[in-house]
Amino acid sequence: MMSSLNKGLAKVEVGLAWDPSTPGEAPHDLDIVAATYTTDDPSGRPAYLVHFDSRSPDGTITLNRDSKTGQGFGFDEVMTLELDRLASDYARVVIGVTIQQSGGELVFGDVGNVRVRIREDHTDLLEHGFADIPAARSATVAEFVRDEDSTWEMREIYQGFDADPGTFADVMGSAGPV
Ligand SMILES: [Ca+2]
Repeated sequence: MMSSLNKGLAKVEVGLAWDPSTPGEAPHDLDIVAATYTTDDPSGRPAYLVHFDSRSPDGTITLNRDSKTGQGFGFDEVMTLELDRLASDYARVVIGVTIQQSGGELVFGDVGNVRVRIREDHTDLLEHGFADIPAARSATVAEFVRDEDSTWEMREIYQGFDADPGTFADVMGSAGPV
C-alpha cells in the first residue's frame, strides 16, 4: 500500500479586494465567481456557478462576504470552498473575477488596487494583482483539480478575458494553464 504525505487541499478561501470608485462616479462592483465542472465535461459548460446571485446546491462553496462597492477594510468579497466535501463527479473548479458593467464599460485598469488572494488556513497559495491585464473585464485566477489520488490541488490560470459577467461564465471552462 502506497501512502502519500500529500493530503491535498481541503478547505480554501478566496479573497478579493479593490478600491471604491471616486465620489460622484458609479460604484465599481467586482465579483468572485466559482464555476464547477464534472468529469463528463471538465472544460465545457459549468455544472453550476457560485457568485453573489447563485449558491451551490450542496452548500460546499459559499460566498461569505459580498460587496457592490469595494468600500471597507480588508477583503471586500470572500468565498470558501470545501473541496473535500465535493461529490466525486466534480473534477474541476475554476475561480474567476469579473467586473459588473452597469456603470459603463469598465476594465481592470479603471479599478484601483484590485487583488485576489487564495489561502488554506494561514498559508497563502496565491496572491495576484491585475495591473498587467488592464484591458480585461474578467479574468480566471486559478483552478482546483483532482490528481490521480483524487486529492485536490491548485493550479494558477491567470488569464484575462474581454467578457462581461454573463459571457465570462460561459468561457471560464476554456481557460487552462499557460
Ligand atoms: Ca460584487
